Amino acid sequence: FLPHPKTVAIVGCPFRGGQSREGVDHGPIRLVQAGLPEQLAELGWTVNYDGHHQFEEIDEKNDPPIGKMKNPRLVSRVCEAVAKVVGDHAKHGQLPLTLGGDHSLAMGTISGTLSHYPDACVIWVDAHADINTPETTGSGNIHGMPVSFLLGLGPKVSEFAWVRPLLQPHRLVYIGLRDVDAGEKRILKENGIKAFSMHEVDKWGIGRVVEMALDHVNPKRDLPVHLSFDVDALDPSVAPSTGTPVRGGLTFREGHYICEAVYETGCLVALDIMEVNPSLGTGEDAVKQTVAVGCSLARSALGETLL
Ligand code: Z70
Ligand code: MN
Ligand code: MN
Ligand code: MN
Repeated sequence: FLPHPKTVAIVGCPFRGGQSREGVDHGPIRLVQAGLPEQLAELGWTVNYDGHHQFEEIDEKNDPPIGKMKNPRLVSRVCEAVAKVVGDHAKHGQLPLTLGGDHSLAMGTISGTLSHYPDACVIWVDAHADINTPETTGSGNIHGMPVSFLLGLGPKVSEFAWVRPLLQPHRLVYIGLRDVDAGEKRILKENGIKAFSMHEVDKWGIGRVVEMALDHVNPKRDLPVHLSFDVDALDPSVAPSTGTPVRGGLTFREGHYICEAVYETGCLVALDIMEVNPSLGTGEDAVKQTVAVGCSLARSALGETLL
C-alpha cells in the first residue's frame, strides 16, 4: 500500500482529555525524547516529524458534560483535527504513527485511516475494549468509548456528528482483553465482534491468536491494517507507567510478536502507540522502561527484526 522509499509521519498527540489522570499528555514527548524518530530512520524509514500536534484548548467550565461524557467538545475537536492530519498523511502515501496521549485519540486516527482506506481493518490491542457508548459508560471517560463511535453504536451525539461510522464490526478484532465492562461484553456479543482475550492467548499461544485474528479481519491478507496499541495491553510488570494497569497482561515478547507479525503481512498503513503516562508507575525506572517499550513496539511494527 505504501510507495517506496517508505515514509513514516509521526503525529505526536499530547492529549489527556479522554480520561481523568494527569500526565498521559506527556507520553509523546517522552517517546520522541527517547529517540524514536532516529530509531525509525535507522530502520530505513524516511521520517516526517515536525514537532508535536498543537491542540485547541477548551476550558473545563466551557465544556460541561453531555450526558455522562466528560470533556466532550474538547475530545471531539481534538479527534477531528487528528483525523484530518492522519488522513492527509495517508493520502500522501505516508504511514501515520500516532503517539498518545489517551486512547480517545483513536476515534481520530482510525477515522483518518478510513477516510483514505475505506476497507481498512483494525487490530485493537488493549486490556480494555474501549467500546462503551455514552449510555453504557460508567466513568464518562471518552477513552473508554472510541470504538463505539467508529462503529456507529449508541445514541447520535451532535457534537460527534463528524465521526463517520465507517468501521464494520467484521473488520475489527481485539487482542489482550481482560478488563471489559458488563455493558461492553453485551455490545461485543450483539455485534459479533471477534475478541481474543488473555484467556485465548493462554490457550492458543500468541502465534495462533495473531494468525486467527488476521484470518478474521483480513483473510486474504489484501486489506490495509490499522494497528491501535494501548500499552496497558502489556502486563504492568512490562509497561507500568499507564493510567489503568491490569494484571495478567501480555508479556514483552507477546506484545512485540503482534507488531512483528502485523509488519510481516505488509499491510500495515497506520499505527497508534497509546496511553504511555510518564507521571505514573513507581519512579523514573518504571517510566524509562515503559517509554522504551513504547519505542520498541513501534520499531517492531515498522520492521525491526531479531535476526
Ligand atoms: C472503562 C471505562 C479504559 C483505558 C481505561 C475503562 C476504559 N471500561 N481504557 N483505560 N485505556 O471507563 O469505560
Ligand atoms: Mn502537564
Ligand atoms: Mn485503550
Ligand atoms: Mn486500555
